Amino acid sequence: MKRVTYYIPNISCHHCIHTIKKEVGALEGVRFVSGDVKAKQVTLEIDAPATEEQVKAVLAEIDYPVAKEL
Ligand SMILES: [Cu+2]
Repeated sequence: MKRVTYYIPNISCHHCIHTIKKEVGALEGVRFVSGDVKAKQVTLEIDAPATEEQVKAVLAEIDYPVAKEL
């Protein structure tokens, strides 16, 4: 299990967090998604078969590209 935090500048409100939770949380292996609107950050726990590359690809697809890993 890997815990990662991403800085995602496009996060502007709670709906953004909700969308991210719904889309990324649907991936098999993503155990936990938590967001912080003010900090524009999302913390995830990723397990196989999900990969960081896959999570980042989904985030980019839904218009929340990762700007930085924290
Ligand atoms: Cu929003």
